[in-house]
Amino acid sequence: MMSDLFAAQQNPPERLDPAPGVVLWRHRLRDEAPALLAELPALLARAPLRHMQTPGGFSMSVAMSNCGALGWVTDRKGYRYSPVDPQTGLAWPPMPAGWRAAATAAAGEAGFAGFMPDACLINRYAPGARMALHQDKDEADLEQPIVSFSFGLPARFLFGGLARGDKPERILLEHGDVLVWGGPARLRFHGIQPIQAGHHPLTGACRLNLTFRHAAPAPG
Ligand SMILES: O=C(O)CCC(=O)C(=O)O
Ligand SMILES: [Mn+2]
Repeated sequence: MMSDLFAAQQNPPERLDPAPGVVLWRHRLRDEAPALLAELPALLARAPLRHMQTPGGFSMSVAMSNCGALGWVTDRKGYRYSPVDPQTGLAWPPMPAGWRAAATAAAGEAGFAGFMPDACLINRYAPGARMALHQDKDEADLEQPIVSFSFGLPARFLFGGLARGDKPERILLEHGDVLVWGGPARLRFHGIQPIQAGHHPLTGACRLNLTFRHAAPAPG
């Protein structure tokens, strides 16, 4: 046991606090990744990945699904959270307990105690897929942070300001990285540059992102 403890002290995940309300841990979930990702096939069998339509009628390059009580969806009618998967008419699959626990722990360490995500958006990026600059603002309670896990191929995360025109910084997100943003950073514009082709031993030729949110209105 001593040697395990020693190893943990020698090699904690690197924590960066790049801006107020933003915490990035490099490789925090590298060891847990195989167990976390082992949940995916069952979830995706029930709620398959799909390319959703934007309100403007474009097909998103990222393939998406959800788990949890609510799921983020977009179609010609707009962006919203839905308790059912519009493709199947069924409730989204429950959020795996291990996913929720990992998200709550990271949020707590980042200064957002008591984060209880009710929505997890599953984003699958094939090479070339990207996400345009946007704000996450479809959630009722913006006091709650966003917790994001990255797996597989690396990505360049664009982190802008509170105005669309603010020049974004670029943050490399790698396998096992955890990014939390909230408080003064909660409405910062962000996006993902096109994923470069490659192969990752755990995910193959793709990047996977899990984005945890508390989407429902705050109780009371
Ligand atoms: O893939 C990422 O790291 C970001 C995803 C994102 O911003 C979103 O799903 O709203
Ligand atoms: Mn987002």
